[in-house]
Amino acid sequence: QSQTMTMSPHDFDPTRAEVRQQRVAHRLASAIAHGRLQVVYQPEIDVQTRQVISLEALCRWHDEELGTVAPDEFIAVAEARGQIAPLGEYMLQRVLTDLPAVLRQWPSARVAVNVSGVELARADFAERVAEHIRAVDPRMAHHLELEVTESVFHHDVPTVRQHLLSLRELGLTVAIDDFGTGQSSLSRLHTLPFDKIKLDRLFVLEMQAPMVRAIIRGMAHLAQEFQRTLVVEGVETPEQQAQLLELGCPIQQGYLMQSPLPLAELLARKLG
Ligand code: G
Ligand code: MN
Repeated sequence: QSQTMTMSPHDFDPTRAEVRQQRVAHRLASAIAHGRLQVVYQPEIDVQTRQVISLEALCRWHDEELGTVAPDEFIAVAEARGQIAPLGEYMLQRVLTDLPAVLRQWPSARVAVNVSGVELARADFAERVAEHIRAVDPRMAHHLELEVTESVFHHDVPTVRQHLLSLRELGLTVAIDDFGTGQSSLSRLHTLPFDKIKLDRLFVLEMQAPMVRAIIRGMAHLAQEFQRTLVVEGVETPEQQAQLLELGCPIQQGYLMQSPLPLAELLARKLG
């Protein structure tokens, strides 16, 4: 009795959010172990040449008990509960399995996986990725891209840098995802090795403002000057597509070109 008095109510009454997180974590572990996460792909297309540049792999999860769980929720749970590394390796393995079929249709395309800062800060990240690639075919390194977000700046940047440098040496491409929002600012850009910038969809949404158009044009120039690729995310209308072309941004991704689809369906679309 006296003991219960000294404990916080917290110990007996986890909040609803904690219960949910625990449940999601438990189901997620089993979904990863049994290969029940789906992978969909969304292309980045050069709208001038119709060339498929990359396919971005995106994770989707429909659980028997929980229903469809949004990626934002289960990725956050995975990061908080030590499951992001197994989730990341699962995605990598799926993508490496799918790559031969992708290359049969689009021989110069790459497949991109999103990598969390939590994963990238782990000491063995680059080594594990390299091992997975070596296990299938070392040449596949040239067809793999890592998308990293601003979240990497919350972690040990020197470690992250080292991983990215050694993986680029193997032939992988590094893209800075959702650029221009949150921590992924201009002042940090030069601190990471990268090949590609993915401009956040917020810029497209605000494109009616002349200054936003100037920023987009400026980013296109910046990318050109440093021989990096610029991709614009979230292109939803033909007007946006045309305006972006005028601003010097032919490589685009978004619902207008293609929403994310399972690979088999995407291959049947004959993009590009
Ligand atoms: O953070 P990242 O850019 O990797 O997130 C990709 C997410 O954005 C995917 O879940 C995808 O479904 C979504 N998405 C892709 N294209 C569009 C688009 O044109 N508009 C909007 N609103 N969302 C998109
Ligand atoms: Mn992405």
